[in-house]
Amino acid sequence: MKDIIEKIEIIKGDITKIKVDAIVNAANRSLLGGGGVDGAIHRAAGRELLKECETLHGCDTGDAKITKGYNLPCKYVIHTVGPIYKDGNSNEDKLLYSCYKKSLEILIKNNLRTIAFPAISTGIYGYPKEEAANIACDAVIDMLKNYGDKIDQVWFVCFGDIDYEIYKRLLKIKLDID
Ligand code: AR6
Repeated sequence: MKDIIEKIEIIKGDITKIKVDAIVNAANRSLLGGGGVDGAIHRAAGRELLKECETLHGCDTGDAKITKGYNLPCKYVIHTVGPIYKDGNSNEDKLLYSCYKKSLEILIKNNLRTIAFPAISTGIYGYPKEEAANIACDAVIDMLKNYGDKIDQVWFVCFGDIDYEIYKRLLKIKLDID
């Protein structure tokens, strides 16, 4: 578990400011921009990002696609589409898990080693924060267990105090940190 503990960072802040190999965008199926973190990423990256996104022809829920980072400090953006939360019985958990897993698979496939995630689906898409953080932590821990040699650092970027406290508490329990 020590290796995994050292590879996960939880921070409070704006994901558009983070200098990693790839930041993850909580996009929609069109991949053509929107509000929330998606809007912030497109604003900071500039028009060139939208131009590249237009060539991707959208993305399925639970899947992910990569573009360059343009004016962002990160090198790449991995766009994933989280589920819209309905009732908790509509496959939301599997689709959200898949967003994290697919994003990390794309990172590895492109020989990139550091990644920053926002709390996918927990804003406009309405996923309860605690349940979503639980899935995010499980997916990242599972991937670090299986592909730890290919991933150097995973950042959970929390936009507020509530998310930050939830991630800290959950990871403490899951990774058995004192
Ligand atoms: N840095 C880090 N986290 C952020 C930032 C930021 N700059 N801005 C917001 N968040 P949301 P979703 C947090 O709504 O729920 C868009 O219109 C926010 O507080 O951005 O997956 C897309 O185009 C929340 O914790 O994404 C889709 O239509 C988290 O990011 C739809 O919203 C996700 O909130 C996707 O909804």
